[in-house]
Amino acid sequence: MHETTGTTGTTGKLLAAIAGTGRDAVRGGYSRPVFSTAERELLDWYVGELGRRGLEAQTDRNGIVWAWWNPTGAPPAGAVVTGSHLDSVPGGGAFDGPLGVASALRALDLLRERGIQPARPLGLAVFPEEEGSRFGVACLGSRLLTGAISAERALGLTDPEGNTFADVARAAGLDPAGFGRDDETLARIGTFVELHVEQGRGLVDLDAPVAVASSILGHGRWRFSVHGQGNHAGTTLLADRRDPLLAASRLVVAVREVAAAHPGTRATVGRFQPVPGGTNVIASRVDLWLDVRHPHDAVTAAVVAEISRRAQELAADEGCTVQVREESLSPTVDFDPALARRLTTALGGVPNLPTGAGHDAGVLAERVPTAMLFTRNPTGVSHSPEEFCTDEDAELGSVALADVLADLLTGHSCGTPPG
Ligand code: HGY
Ligand code: MN
Ligand code: MN
Repeated sequence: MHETTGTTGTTGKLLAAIAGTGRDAVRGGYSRPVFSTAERELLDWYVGELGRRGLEAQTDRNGIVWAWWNPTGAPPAGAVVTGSHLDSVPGGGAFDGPLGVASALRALDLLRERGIQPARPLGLAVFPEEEGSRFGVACLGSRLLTGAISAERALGLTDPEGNTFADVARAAGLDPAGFGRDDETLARIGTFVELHVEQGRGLVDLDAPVAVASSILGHGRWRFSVHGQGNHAGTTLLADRRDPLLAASRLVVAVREVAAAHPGTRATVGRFQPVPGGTNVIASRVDLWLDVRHPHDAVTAAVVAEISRRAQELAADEGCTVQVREESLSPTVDFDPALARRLTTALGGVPNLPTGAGHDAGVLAERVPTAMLFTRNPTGVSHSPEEFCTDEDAELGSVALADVLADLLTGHSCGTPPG
């Protein structure tokens, strides 16, 4: 890995410029849902930084923002692309997404300072709705690009306020008729490399600043709607109740029991919404969302089937009914091993780590040779205000990204397209 050079900007300074955007005074951390004012402000910042570098931002028909650096006038196909996302989970950290975007800008600066003359274009990309926090489907932008989700299904997705993706995207200046698989854009990508803050303690425990990703845990999201009888808290005897909140609460406990019975499973209920949600009102319905992850997709399916079975039992015990709907499913992804080896070598032999977090790189890996870099997070915590990355490690991550991009941009062509 190269040493960092004393240039005008650093990765930390780039991030400092957006540190005040989208702060959430209630939850703490940041809430930057896709197409929100905060996320659009971040995009404006990004477009401004591209402009400062003489690059023009181009928003494609799926809302992905591209920029191309091609100083040698190389043919557009086979580009090396890097980037990440700017949207966040509710109350998220400052680095999940933006670190990859800032590192891409910084790596471009370093490539230029080093006088790199690329044999193929470098693309920078920002993908919308990676978290799926507003419309429920993770990596919505990259799924639209690859065809992993149909435009029809995507456009009909709704946010918690009932706005459709089509309406919100239209209000953001996109044409709903344009959404969908984009083979022409995909054909331009020879290799995709995403840098991301590590969302665990792997690098902390290894006392290393940067790693190459080996795999992404398969993961999915299911919505459970438990229906009962809404009623008055004071006039309804216990024997006369059909309380969905009771059934749903028992279901949350059952989720942990089922997960614990399937080693290696990570099952979470982080979103639990009684309707109507009044203090003196027995709920008529409870919506809860289940996130299940496991290295083996068959185990994920078995866990969800068992949890669904328990849900039916617990609902019936309380005179309620329950509906289960799959909202998002991503298989376990093993990154291109040859590409991972090449990046590891280019970086002088850094650790290779799996991740339990999903990424746009995991979606793109279905269609193009893809790799990821992780930058150390000393807290190991993510999807929380405690998520962190020191300025020094952020800069080391950008230097590592510049190192691997230089290798991919000047060396022989990259990776083997997935079969
Ligand atoms: O949920 C995830 O793993 C990612 O942060 N979207
Ligand atoms: Mn992320
Ligand atoms: Mn995330």
